[in-house]
Amino acid sequence: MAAAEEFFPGIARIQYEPSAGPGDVLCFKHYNADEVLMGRTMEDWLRFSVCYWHSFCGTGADPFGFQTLHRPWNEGTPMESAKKRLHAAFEFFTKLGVKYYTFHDRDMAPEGSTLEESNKNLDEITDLALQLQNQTGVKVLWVTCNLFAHPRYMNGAATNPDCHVLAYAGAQVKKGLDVAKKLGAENFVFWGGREGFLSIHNTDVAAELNHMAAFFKMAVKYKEKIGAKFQFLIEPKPKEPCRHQYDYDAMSVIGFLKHYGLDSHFKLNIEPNHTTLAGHSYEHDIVMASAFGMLGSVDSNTGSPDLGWDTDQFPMDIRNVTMVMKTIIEQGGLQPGGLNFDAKVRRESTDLEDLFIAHVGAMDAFARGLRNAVRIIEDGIVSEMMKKRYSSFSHGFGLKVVEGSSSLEDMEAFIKQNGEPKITSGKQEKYELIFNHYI
Ligand code: XUL
Ligand code: CO
Repeated sequence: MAAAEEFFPGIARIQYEPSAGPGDVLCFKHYNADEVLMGRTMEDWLRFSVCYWHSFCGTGADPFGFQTLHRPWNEGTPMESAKKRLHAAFEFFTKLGVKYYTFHDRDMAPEGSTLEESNKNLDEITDLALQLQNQTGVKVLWVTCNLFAHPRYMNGAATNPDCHVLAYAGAQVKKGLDVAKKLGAENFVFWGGREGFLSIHNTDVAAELNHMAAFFKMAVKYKEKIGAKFQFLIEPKPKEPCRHQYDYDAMSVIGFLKHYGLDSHFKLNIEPNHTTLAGHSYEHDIVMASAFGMLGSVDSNTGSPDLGWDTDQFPMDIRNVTMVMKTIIEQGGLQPGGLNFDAKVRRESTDLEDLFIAHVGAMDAFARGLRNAVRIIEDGIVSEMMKKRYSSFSHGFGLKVVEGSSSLEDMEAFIKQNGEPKITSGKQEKYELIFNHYI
């Protein structure tokens, strides 16, 4: 193949330079891919992924302002720029040293005027993607279908009141699953941005949820039919673009999946900026999903606590990422999921190098979070305190509760014998103080 155009001239492969100074921003000071911690390399614990839509399709436009990011790959016809974009993306992945990427069908290849034309575009561009994957060793963390941007989906895709639209979404997902299999994707994501409602007055909630479950069941069946092995993931978000989205947060999605008997086929892709939009703390849904054995992957980003929308900023807060990594280590890792940077540089960050700086900063933040979490876990002080806190459940009456062999009558007898429980401190400040020691 002819030498491709270089899109990031002057930027070489990002290296690990632990003694670099504060102003050196194009090197890792903490992320050392091959370093082994708790039996696994940093690369394997973190499984970083770059997202295609923000980093290569983003233009910086917002509802109040025009494009600010003028990228050299966004030139020519839609198919020409789709190819240039792919070359630019693979140059970026390899220079950054990230092994995974994620994309929507429609950010990889332009939508045509018919389903057949869209599929043909996708075939052509994914042929090139496969070639570049084989050349570089970069892999697909997950594929998803864009079932929210086209006007046909304005009233929903799987939950649209018109089954003609639902059929279009189904046809699009069928192709998306074929593409995911072709590229060896390790996961497949469903994010239902328009699966919800603006007004309860015109919405039959029960019917829409039934339709969404039927849609997922068809996807499960087709995945089995084509023999695909990727993990299905649902990404919760409470609102935006809908006023209310059915996949509100981790617990809503888990309840939905269990209600419809779909829980063995899906896990969750948790995006912390969505979690905070739902009114929870940053790590809340990661912890909740993990507690149910349903944490599959993380769309790693952050919002601004003072803003009410999805700002998709790069995760740079060491406290937050330490909490996330502690949960991930405690569940034994994220594989086949990963940490996908569903994050965009600000529309004011207009230099090409800002794309690198943003990713380097977030990767280094996560490397620090990983190191902190490993120290917390290996020191064992917090886990010892927790063990003690719940120790009454390890024997006697508490153990009977855990095993499900106690009754209300037993409880009454226990209280008659033992009387009032003693007041025990929750020690919150002690936990906080100890946590801060590791940050
Ligand atoms: C939207 C969002 C999406 C999904 C994929 O808020 O996070 O980009 O991650 O559709
Ligand atoms: Co996301």
